[in-house]
Amino acid sequence: MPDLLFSERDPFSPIKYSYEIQGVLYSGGTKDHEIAILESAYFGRMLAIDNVVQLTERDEHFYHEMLVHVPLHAHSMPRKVLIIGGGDGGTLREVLKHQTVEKVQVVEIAQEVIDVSRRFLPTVSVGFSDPRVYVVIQDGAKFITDTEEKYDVVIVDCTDPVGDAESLFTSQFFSNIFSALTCDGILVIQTESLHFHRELVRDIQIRLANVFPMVDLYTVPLATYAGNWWTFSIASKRYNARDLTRPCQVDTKYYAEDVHSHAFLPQSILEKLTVGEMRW
Ligand code: AG3
Repeated sequence: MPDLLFSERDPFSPIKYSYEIQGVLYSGGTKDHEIAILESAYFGRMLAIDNVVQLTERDEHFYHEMLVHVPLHAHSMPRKVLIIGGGDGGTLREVLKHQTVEKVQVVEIAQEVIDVSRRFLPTVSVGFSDPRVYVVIQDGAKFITDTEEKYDVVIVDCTDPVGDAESLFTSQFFSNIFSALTCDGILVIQTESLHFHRELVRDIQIRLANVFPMVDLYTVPLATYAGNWWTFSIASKRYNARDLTRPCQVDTKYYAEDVHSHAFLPQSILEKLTVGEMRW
């Protein structure tokens, strides 16, 4: 059978990725989102939402391990974790590797993402049957406004900041998260590529710094998100996220103690970014 071509529709990137795929295993969605599972000989199964690749079986661990293990090792005793988005379960799987974790609340806007992932991506969605996990289908911005619970770590694993994900990048949302965190809580949020979304990364760093005493930025090289130099913004009430508070005892493919410290942006680049003086 000849290969099919899947061309991504990334809202910000000046580069369009096309993937040779062998088939479309699922195509459906909600009134707001198109969801597809594609099959690639190289990347394995791929999840696309609104024609943007969210994960591939081959490289999802880079993203999920870094999104989760950096904040969870920066915190000395993460017991209660809130995941906003993350309906595929990859972030959840990594959080559950930490034995300190007693409760994980997942707030996903689209039940279909969870259902499709459980059906087609078993290695990613494996954590949903863990008794520590609670799932609610709701807009994350709404959830955080109403919740009275306090979390040690909040992880925002969302799509690009267009449509309903836009509300997850606002100052109001960040200050609501601040209120929902314990006195030594940490927030991490995926913040796009340092090449193609630099203004956005900068704005988020500034917005976070208006709310949290400590804000930092780390990155991971990703094969499948255009821009590749992918950022995570991390904001903390007490811990310096660059330091691990405990040795790494979780089983990972990419994350390790030296990866943790090397992932953070050198101070000189971070300063250039925040004062807007990057000359590239
Ligand atoms: N969430 C971030 C995907 C961003 C992709 N954006 C892009 N390629 N422009 C991934 C969810 C995985 N749990």
